Amino acid sequence: MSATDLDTAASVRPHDDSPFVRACRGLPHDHVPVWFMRQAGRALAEYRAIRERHTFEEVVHTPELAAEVTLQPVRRYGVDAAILFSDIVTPVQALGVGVEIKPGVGPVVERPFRTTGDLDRLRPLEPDDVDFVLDTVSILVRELPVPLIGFAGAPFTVASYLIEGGPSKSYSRTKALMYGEEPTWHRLMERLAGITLASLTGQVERGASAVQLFDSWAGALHPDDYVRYVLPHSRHILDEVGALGVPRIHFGVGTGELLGAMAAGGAADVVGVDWRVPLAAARRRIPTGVGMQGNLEPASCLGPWEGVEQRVRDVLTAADGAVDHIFNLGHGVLPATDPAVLQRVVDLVHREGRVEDRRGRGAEPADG
Ligand code: 1CP
Repeated sequence: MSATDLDTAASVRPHDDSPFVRACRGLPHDHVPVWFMRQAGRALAEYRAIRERHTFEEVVHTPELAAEVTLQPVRRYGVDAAILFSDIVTPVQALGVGVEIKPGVGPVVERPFRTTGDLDRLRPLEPDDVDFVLDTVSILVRELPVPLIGFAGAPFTVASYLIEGGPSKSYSRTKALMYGEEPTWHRLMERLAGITLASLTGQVERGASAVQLFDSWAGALHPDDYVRYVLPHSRHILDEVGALGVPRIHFGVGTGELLGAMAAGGAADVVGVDWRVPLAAARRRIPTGVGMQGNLEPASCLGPWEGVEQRVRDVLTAADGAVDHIFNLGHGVLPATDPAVLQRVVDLVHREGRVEDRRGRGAEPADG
């Protein structure tokens, strides 16, 4: 993107001057931005109070409730970004694919995809199909003091739920289709990519400041298979969203060997790094000019504060003041996490994180 394009984008979008958006773009800002995947819901008493009265689906389908749940962690922790309260299966659900979000389990598909004919259950997504999501975005863009991150599931991860029928450990049915019926596989990926792109475009048009593409389970793949069967479809989505002028974060779990590919060719502005990969090693795998998000071990927040504190400092040290580092967990907040610990993490990152503007450094003689 040219400087002129950036200036244009900056003049029209709220929160473009925020530390979070500037970090995504590798521009200097005054403190290390921090937010948490799965910061809304689960660990928060104020979320559980809403869930006692409403099902997960009711919350997602009622813009006032979904907006309230999105705002809760922003109010409580003072994080630098909010993530839309929705789910990666919401768009396919809106197309009539029966998916139930089972408490303590996750998305369970009524009739899993098993034949080529199942592709016809995925027609293109129209904005009206997800008007409740877009209305939630509009409320949030009006009310939030920080940027809103729109999101969607990447085709591979959404396909894994559709094909397996629910959460999986081996992804064997998904991989059987991928290896066994490659043309059908690519047709499925193309349809899901179209749905994902329509969902993200709608969120950006309503004012989301950035997007995150969740390919949570892509780490189950060999890098060569990732590049052949999955990446072209995710790339297509990220390229198209990039043209809308908002930063794109590309995230997956267990993706140590995929980090380079996930950012190749300018497909992403920031790559999410899980806790298994030291940030310094991730830095060597992710192309220069692409930022990093992460990567505190989520389970460490279940231990004593002294350990959490040390690990937060370790992440900040590994990030080494880079302008394009966004502090986050390596994956989502675990439900048993004490919100007071997350509060202390935010405060510590804000107090001790430093951002160095190294632009032009190479041209200057080193000190001493
Ligand atoms: O902060 C937030 O929680 C934001 C809203 C959000 C997001 C971004 C939810 C609410 N889900 C997601 C994305 C999502 N959903 C992902 C990608 C992110 C990730 O890897 O964590 C995935 C894989 C899902 C699928 C899903 N939905 C699961 C995981 C199941 C598995 O395979 O391990 C679960 C448990 C759900 C249900 C769900 N989604 C969201 C919440 C708060 C819940 C729990 C529902 C409840 O309150 O009972």
